[in-house]
Amino acid sequence: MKIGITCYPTYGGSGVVATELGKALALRGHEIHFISYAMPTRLNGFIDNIFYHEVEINSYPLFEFPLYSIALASKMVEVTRFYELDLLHAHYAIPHATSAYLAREILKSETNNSIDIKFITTLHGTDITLTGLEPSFLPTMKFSIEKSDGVTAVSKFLKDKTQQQYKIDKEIEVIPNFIDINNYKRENDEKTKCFKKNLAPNGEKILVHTSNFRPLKRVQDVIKVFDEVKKKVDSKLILIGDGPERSDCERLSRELDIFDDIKFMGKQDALVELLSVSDIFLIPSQSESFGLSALEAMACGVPVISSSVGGLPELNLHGETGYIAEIGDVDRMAKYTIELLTNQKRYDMLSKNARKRAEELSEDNIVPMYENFYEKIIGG
Ligand code: GMT
Repeated sequence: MKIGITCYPTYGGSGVVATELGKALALRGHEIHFISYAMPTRLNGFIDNIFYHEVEINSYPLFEFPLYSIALASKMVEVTRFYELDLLHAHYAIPHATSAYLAREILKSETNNSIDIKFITTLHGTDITLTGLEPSFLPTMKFSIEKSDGVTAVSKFLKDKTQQQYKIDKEIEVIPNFIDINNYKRENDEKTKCFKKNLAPNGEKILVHTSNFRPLKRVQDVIKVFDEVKKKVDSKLILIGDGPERSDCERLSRELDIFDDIKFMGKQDALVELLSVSDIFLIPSQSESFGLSALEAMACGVPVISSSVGGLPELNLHGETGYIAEIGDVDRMAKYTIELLTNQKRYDMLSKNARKRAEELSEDNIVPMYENFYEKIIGG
């Protein structure tokens, strides 16, 4: 198949999933065309069958705001026509689904050269639970989702939420996020001992959190949990990623007098190595449709302590791959963490289960679900 994929090219989870999907599809022999305003971050290295088309946005004094949605639609039209695409796949509904709708209608309306291209929208999370609900977007969002030829959501939670909040009775296929389990696996001690020595010189346990430090990630709860854990278990905390909450988090760690035991690492490429030396992954989010970062940790055998929101309970099975607590219940999260770090037998079992759960969500298991869905939609 020839598929046009549009996503946000930056570090966000939706862009990561879209790019990894495109790469996996290309390796399975499909021709993939990424259409975006910048090269997706994860599109590093050469893979045959992958093309990248940049959306150019011309500035003009009259256009106070860049007209990206229109420029994107025009690029989708151009790429579909020139490369004879079979399907467009929009990741994150705003504004990608709307641009794809426009592209489809333009291509259909041409009298001499009418093209019947279908488009699929994959809902990722905040496009539904946050941004899409703003009155300035809601009617357009509802329309674009309803007019998609196929819609997928990354969890059952997100499917139900979309149908309820947008009053949509359209069929939505749940296709969970996936992980490359050959790349995301616990590196052996020999390979990571330098990291371990540097981060925990006296053999302390390592707690880890990765995110974009937006308020909904509740990174301050991570620090509060660590503060409690540290009183009972010799430990360190590594915080990977960057974003608007970072300064407040640094301030809180100084107030709690634990700054020296926390490493703010910023954005990191060596994620697998860092996860491989970690003991517990913390994700106390206020909203999380899936929790890709938790899946990455689980693939490296790291049990997860999470909040109970959104799609997290579908991924992190309470008592099997980690533990779940209510949003903001720092004491319970700390209690669960301490329990695991002081019971080696239980820890080993949960660590093994976490990896097993990640294997269920492997690229090899999930990518064919997209292929089947594509075939179903193209076949009409
Ligand atoms: O919230 C983020 O970290 C970014 C955001 C995105 O769309 O780029 O992530 C959403 O999509 C991810 C991939 O499907 C999911 O794993 C995240 O749970 C989801 N974030 C939220 O729902 C808050």
